[in-house]
Amino acid sequence: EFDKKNSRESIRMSDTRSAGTKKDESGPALCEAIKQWGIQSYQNVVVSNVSIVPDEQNQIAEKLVELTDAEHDVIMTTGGTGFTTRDVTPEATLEVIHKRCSGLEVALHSYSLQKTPFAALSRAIAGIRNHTLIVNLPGSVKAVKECWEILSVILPHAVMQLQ
Ligand code: MTE
Ligand code: CU1
Repeated sequence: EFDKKNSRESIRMSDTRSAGTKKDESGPALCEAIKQWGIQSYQNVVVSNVSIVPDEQNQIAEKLVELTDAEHDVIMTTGGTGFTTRDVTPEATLEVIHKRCSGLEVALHSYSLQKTPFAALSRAIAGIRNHTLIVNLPGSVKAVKECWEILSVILPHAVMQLQ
């Protein structure tokens, strides 16, 4: 029931890449997908910040707090959700959120599992800190695009409730 045409919803988004040695491709890909979607559906979508953060739990947590304090509606992280020792994005996220959004996690996981069984290897979580929704996404361009397919449906309604 979200009226796209008449929406005055302002959705600002940030993308935090916890970068290791790989070049960040999923961050820009996600931003591009959001911008296209924003142009087509809403007037006030602003992709406001792209940060690259190393896979260090405290640095990721600090960045999440900083972006929350800057009052972004949604922060999306890409990468660092897998099984390797360097994958600590979910732990950093758990450290800073006040409420966990397990329904959103289930939605992303079940949608992703329809695309690939390896979605089972993502430990991505979602949660709310103050008025900001934080969502972990896996690090590949493919995964980010797939997750955005379902996130773009859910986010407008979610952001409305965060205010
Ligand atoms: N989810 C979707 N939708 N599509 C994908 O291709 N790849 C998976 C999984 N989730 C994938 C996905 C793979 S192969 C891995 S290893 C995990 O995400 C963790 O990725 P990350 O360590 O880059 O966060
Ligand atoms: Cu993988």
